Amino acid sequence: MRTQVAIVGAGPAGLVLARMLELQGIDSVVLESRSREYVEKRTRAGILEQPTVDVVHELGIGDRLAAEGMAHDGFHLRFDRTTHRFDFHSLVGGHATVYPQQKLVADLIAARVSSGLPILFGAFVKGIDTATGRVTYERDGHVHELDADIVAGCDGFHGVARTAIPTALRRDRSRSYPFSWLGILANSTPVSDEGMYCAHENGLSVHSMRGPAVTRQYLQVPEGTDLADWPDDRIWDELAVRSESHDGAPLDRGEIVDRSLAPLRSFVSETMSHERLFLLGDAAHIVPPTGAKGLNLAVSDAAVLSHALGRWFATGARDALDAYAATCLPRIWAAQLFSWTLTTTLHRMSDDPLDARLRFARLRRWVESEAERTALGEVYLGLPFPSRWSHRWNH
Ligand code: RFL
Ligand code: PHB
Repeated sequence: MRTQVAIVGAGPAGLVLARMLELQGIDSVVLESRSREYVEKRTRAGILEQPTVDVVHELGIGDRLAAEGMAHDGFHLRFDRTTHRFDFHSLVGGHATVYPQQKLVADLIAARVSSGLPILFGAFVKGIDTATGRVTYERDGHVHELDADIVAGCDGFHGVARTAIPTALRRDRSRSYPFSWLGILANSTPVSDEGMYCAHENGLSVHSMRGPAVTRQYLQVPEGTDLADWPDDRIWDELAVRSESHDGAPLDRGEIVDRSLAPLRSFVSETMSHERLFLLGDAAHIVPPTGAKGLNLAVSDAAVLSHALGRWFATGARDALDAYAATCLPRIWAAQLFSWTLTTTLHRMSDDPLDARLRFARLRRWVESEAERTALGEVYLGLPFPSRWSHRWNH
């Protein structure tokens, strides 16, 4: 088999890139190790920036998002039992939209299937030859090869693509945090009409939603936590303690239908390409989930690469391809800084009282200062994408 672009991974990065290439008339094959059902059900991100929403509409797959997405102006912050509303919309314009990642993934897969374009599920990529563009994968117990001009590594943090870059050329910047997020999906009423971060001395709790009667909530827990130690009552009790206030409604408890643990990490592979291989999304970088940037960065990487590929295939000019990492990295680092700032301010970082004083001093500055909130809001609602790539796929 031969194609112009082999796309490894059918998460947001791979599927958005595939759609952008389709609209430019560039061939691609998507290889995904999991089943279609699995990737369409995996509970993950939920907050889309304004530029991400704009891209979804430009790609012609935004009907369900328009009907079901919930536009939010900002978020609530609760500490010292008091709630503060950060209305970023009135400060910087635009909205954040709550729309589950797996719905976006399902919308993109449906569009690809209805265009009759190749997407292979159960295709586990084992090797990438970065010099020739040959991808080796296993499917139904057989080994296959796919030859491509370009390989897009969109296979997430634990994928194989990044490891195809020789270690000596890798420039990885990495930090782990000593805590994880215990996340639940529950049939219960959201505690506020927009997302809410609660900074409590026991640690962070996050109250988000997926609909009027479905909540997505997170608790900061120590690394190495075992889910078996967190029966439903313990989760609800701790969420209630951390979100206690004198000015808000009490927490609604309900049936917990999904639970998971996610470690927190800041990671950037600054070498984002090598020979014919390009890394996108979580394959190239991970942000801690505080601030909800991960999926959005995957979409901006896809926009930059699709523009560069369009130019290369149409004219043979390599300049935009060669500048891929340099074009993406400033926006990636801006999101890293934002996620790190939110992470270190909202979590209990240590037992050291100095840490706590600094965190609460920063929280108070955010509440007191409109300039501080404006700066936060610019990044939360979405910095502009790196280059004037948009509309390219509409011509
Ligand atoms: P994905 O979504 O991990 O997709 C990678 C795909 O590659 C497949 N794969 C392979 N396929 C073939 N061969 C192989 N060898 C393969 N190895 C892997 C996988 O099966 C998978 O389908 O990466 P992508 O596309 O880069 O997308 C990144 C986002 O998924 C991620 O950044 C977000 O989910 C992060 N994130 C959030 N991002 C936001 O923008 N807003 C949020 O509100 C938000 N909340 C979150 C989050 C991530 C979380 N966890 C679970 C880490 C909340 C949490 C708790
Ligand atoms: C979510 O709704 O899943 C969510 C909200 C806020 C975050 C991360 C995830 O910071």
